[in-house]
Amino acid sequence: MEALKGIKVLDFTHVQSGPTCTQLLAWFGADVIKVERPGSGDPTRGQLVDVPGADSLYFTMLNHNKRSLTLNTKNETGKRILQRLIKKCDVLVENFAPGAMERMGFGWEQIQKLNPRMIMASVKGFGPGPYEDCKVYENVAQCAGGAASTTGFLDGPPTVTGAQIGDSGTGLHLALGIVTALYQRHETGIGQRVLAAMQDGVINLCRVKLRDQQRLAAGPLTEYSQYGEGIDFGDTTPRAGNDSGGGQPGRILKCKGWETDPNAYTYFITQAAAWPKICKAINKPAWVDDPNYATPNARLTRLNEVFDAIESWTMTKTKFEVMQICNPLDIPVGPILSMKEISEEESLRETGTIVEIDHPERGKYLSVGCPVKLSASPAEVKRSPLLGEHTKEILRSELGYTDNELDEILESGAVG
Ligand code: CAO
Repeated sequence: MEALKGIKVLDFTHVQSGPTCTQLLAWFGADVIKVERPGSGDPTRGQLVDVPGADSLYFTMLNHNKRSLTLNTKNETGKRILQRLIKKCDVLVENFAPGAMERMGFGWEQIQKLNPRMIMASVKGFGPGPYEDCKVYENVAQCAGGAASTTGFLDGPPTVTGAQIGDSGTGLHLALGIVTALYQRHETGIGQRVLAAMQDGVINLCRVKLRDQQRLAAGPLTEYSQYGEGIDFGDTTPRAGNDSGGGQPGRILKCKGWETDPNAYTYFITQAAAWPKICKAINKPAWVDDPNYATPNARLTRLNEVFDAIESWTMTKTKFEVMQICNPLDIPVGPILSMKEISEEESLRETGTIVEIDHPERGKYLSVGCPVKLSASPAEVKRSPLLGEHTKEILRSELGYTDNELDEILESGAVG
C-alpha cells in the first residue's frame, strides 16, 4: 500500500523547486495532477533539450508518477473547471512568482472558501519582508541564504554548489510541511497555508555556518585551515574550502591518476579516534605518541603538514584503494565520485536510487529514484506524463464530464 494513497494533489508547480516536492508526494502514492498551460506546459519541457521533439531530461527527471492536465486558468471555462478540482483535491502546490495565484483569482482566501479542507503549499524565493516580491532561481537562493558566502576557498570568490539546495532543497522542505499539515488535518478537519521560502531553506541547510558566525565572538575557528595557517579571521564566517564542518579535520586529497582524471581524489578525515591507525597506514608510526601530533589540539597548527603526509600516501593509491584500506581501519574516507561513476554504480541501481526509465518520445534514460525508502510503501518510478496526456481522463473520472461536455470544453479553449 502506498503511504499517501487517496490524497489528491493539484500541482501548479514548474521548473524545479515545486516539481521536486510533488514528485516526492507522487512517489509516496498521492495522485498528483499537474496542471499545465495548454500548448506549452511546464517551460522545462522545452529547456536544455537533448532529443529534438521529446520532453527534456530536465522535465522528465522531475515529474515522474504525475498525471498531466492542460488547463487555461485565465479562461472562464478553465476557471470553473479549476474551482471544481479545488473542491475535489486535498492539496494545491504552486511555485509561481509572488501574486500569480491571486491574479489568477485563486489566492488563499478564495481557495479556503472553495474548500476549507484544502492545504495550499507554496515555494517562494523569500518570506515576508523587503524581498518578498522578487522572482528567484536556484543560485539567487544560494547567495541569499548564506551558502555562496561560505562556499569556495578563502582566496577566491563566493561559489555556488552543484547540489540544488535552493530548488530541490526547498521542495523537500515543502513536502515535509505538506504531510505535516495533512496530519494536523486529521485532528482539525481544516487545511492550512504552507510556505517554504528558498532563502529560508538554504539558511536551514547552512545552519552550521550561523553556528560558526556566533562562535567567532569566542575566538578564531580552530578547525578551519586558516587558523593553522595563521590567517586572521574577520567578523563573518569565512569560506572554508574543503575543510570539514565538524570538529574532525578533513580535506580532499589527490589519489593515483589525479594528473589526468579530474576526480581522482578522496575525502580524508583525521578523526581523533582513528589517529593511531592513520599514522600506521601512512607509515608515520612515530606520530602516534609524538606530543606534536598525538592530540587533535597539537595537530591544529600542523594540519598542512599532516595532510601533506597523508596525501603523499593517497597519491600512491586509487581513490577506491584508499577506501578499501581505510574502511576496515574505521578511518572515514570517501572517493570523489563522478556523475559517470554514479550512473554506472550497480549498488545504486539495486536500491532504486538510480533507475532506468522508458519514455515513448525519448526512449530509455536514467533518473534518480525516490531517495527516501519506506519499507511499507515502496516507490515505483513511472515515466513523466506527456503534455495533456491525462486531460480527458481527469475531466471524465474526477469531474464526471460527459463526452458532449468535453467537446464544449475543448471548443472553449480551456484545455488543449
Ligand atoms: N493557465 C494560464 N496562465 C498560467 C497557467 C495556466 N495553466 N500557468 C501559469 N500561468 C501564468 C501565471 O498565472 C503567470 O501569469 P501572470 O504573471 O500574468 O500572473 C505566468 O503564467 C507565469 O508565472 P511566473 O511569473 O511564475 O513565471 P516566470 O517564468 O516569469 O517566473 C520563476 C519563473 C521561477 C522565477 C517564478 O515562478 C518564481 O519566482 N517562483 C517562485 C520561486 C521559485 O520557485 N523559484 C525556483 C524555480 S526553479 O529554479
